Amino acid sequence: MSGAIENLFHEDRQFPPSDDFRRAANAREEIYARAEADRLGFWAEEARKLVWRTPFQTILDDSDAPFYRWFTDGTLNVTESCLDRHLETHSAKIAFHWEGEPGDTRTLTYQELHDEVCRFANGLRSIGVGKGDTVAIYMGMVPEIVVAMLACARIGAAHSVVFGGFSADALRERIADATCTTVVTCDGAWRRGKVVPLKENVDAAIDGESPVERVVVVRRTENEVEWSDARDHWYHEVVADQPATCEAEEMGAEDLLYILYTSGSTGKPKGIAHSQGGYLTGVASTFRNVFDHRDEDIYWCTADCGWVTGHSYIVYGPLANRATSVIYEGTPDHPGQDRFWEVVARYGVTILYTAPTAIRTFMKWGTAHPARHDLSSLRLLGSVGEPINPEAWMWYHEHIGGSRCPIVDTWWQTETGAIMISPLPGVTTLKPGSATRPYPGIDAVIVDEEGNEVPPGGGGFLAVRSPWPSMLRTIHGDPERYREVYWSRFDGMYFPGDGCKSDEDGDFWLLGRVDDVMLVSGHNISTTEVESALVDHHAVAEAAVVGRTDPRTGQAIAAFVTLKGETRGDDGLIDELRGHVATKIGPIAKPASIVFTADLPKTRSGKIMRRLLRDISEQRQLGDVTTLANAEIVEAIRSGAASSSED
Ligand code: 6R9
Repeated sequence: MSGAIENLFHEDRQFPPSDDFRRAANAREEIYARAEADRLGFWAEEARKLVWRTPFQTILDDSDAPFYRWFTDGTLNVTESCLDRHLETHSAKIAFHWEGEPGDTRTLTYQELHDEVCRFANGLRSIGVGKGDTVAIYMGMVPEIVVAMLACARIGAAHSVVFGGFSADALRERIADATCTTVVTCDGAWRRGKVVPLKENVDAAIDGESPVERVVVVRRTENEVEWSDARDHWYHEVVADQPATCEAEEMGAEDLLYILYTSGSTGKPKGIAHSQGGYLTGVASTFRNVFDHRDEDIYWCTADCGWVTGHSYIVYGPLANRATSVIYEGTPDHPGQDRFWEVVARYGVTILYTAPTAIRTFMKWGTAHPARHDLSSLRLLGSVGEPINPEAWMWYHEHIGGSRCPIVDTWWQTETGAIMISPLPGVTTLKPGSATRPYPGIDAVIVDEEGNEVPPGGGGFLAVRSPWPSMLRTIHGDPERYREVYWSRFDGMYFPGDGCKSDEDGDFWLLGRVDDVMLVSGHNISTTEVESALVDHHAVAEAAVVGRTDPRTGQAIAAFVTLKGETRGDDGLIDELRGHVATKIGPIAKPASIVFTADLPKTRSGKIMRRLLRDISEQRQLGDVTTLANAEIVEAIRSGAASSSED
């Protein structure tokens, strides 16, 4: 892509913080000035809120850029900040309310969580796992997934969580790349009332040549599993006779805490490496300030621990702040399409953090589901994963937040470790669709293709000019790729790969991945803006657009649209939607074709896979589909697209 991204979509609605929020919030306006005046001092102050064994003297070591190192001479064990320090005064506080998909429940207090982590940490040591090992964790959303992550951290082993929905092949590749000698898994996981055979997948993934020497299995679904006495251990037997205390390994701030794989759009997945002290600093600070967390909150992040959102905002950030969280094991439509709202009402959730893909699905299912439940406990909502279209924001605000809850639209990545661009709910005036401002201490800017800062109102590339504590340290096993992917596009700046524009107030509006930008008659048009114009129409729940080759305009915009509720698409609606986009953002962005579809192809973390839609539009063979969640929809769209282009 060359040239700036057009700024087409204008959104004027604004929501200043309420007086209550302004008065009581953890973060006030002054935090920006404080961080601006002394960025390193700000981060050092945030880091000192953690428990250190040896306090650090060095804040940032930039002698080997872009291999930045933070708090290098400090030592700590992250589990002491997440567990031990809370016990003296808050041992009986609930860390997790857990609800299984079938409806069974468990609660874990901080004392119980600490004890279980210590037992499993001892158990892992007893079967030969220790400092420097890497443990693959391939589980459903049971409490033991959190216990396993923390038990690894306790003994200084790195974890590599692989999402439980991934195939045996995907698991095999990730185990090999990180040379994992141990796997922690479950017999199975519940998904829409059926058992996903996790242990069976592990057996297939380590069949033949494999570094794996031992497998620990949590009993959950009680399905039959194959067993190798030499290799396999039941979790309940491993923890059975272990003491509930465990000496924590003293770790250097820069030692590896975990690897988490993120699929690049092409090539093999990248093992993103995060370290101890800087990572915990970033997630603890942002959790406190962005979610305005206080002791009495009941917080629910609906992500899976297989994604970075689960690492940072189910496990490390909340626990470092002594939060009480809800974990729900299953899908939002089991047994009914109101399961989430039932959970919010049952536990009195006050802070809800979810993804635009979920919100747009709820829009499709209709307002009757949330309306049936008492959601009055909610006080703050969050969004992460994709740009949230302004209409989806408004729907979330009105139908879930009762028009009273601020929404924090949080932009960040697996690589950034923690939230980078987001409102602070007691400070920021919200604008539907804008992630607003960089977090204090984050030096994010919008630049043109030469790396020059774009003035307010312009569009370009998001970049980060200075290192930050929770940043990735490298790509596991491939430092050159780390440099190449993130640090070579702009001199001395981190390049996340997202398009972004700003408005007259300097607020940031994320425009999607730059790989997805469409070039129509010489104009770079972002997918996000056209999609938001489509979702702005009252009949539309979700939309994806891609550029397909066009002899006249270079690329033409092909749209794929999912309608709300029972609405049926016809030629009349196609004309209406094209007209709607033309009036909302201009004739240049009018889709050349629109296909109605029951669903869109998505990754397993819920992001729209535009690349597949491009393949369909160009009538090409489909590229890599291993990360696709809903394969059946591709054929359906393909036949729909074929029939519509004949019209
Ligand atoms: C946390 C997470 C990262 C990519 C990122 C961007 C997109 C995430 C967003 C957003 C617009 C937001 N993204 N949050 N785009 N607004 N609030 O999702 O990590 O899975 O690594 O994805 O997701 O494109 O570059 P990850």
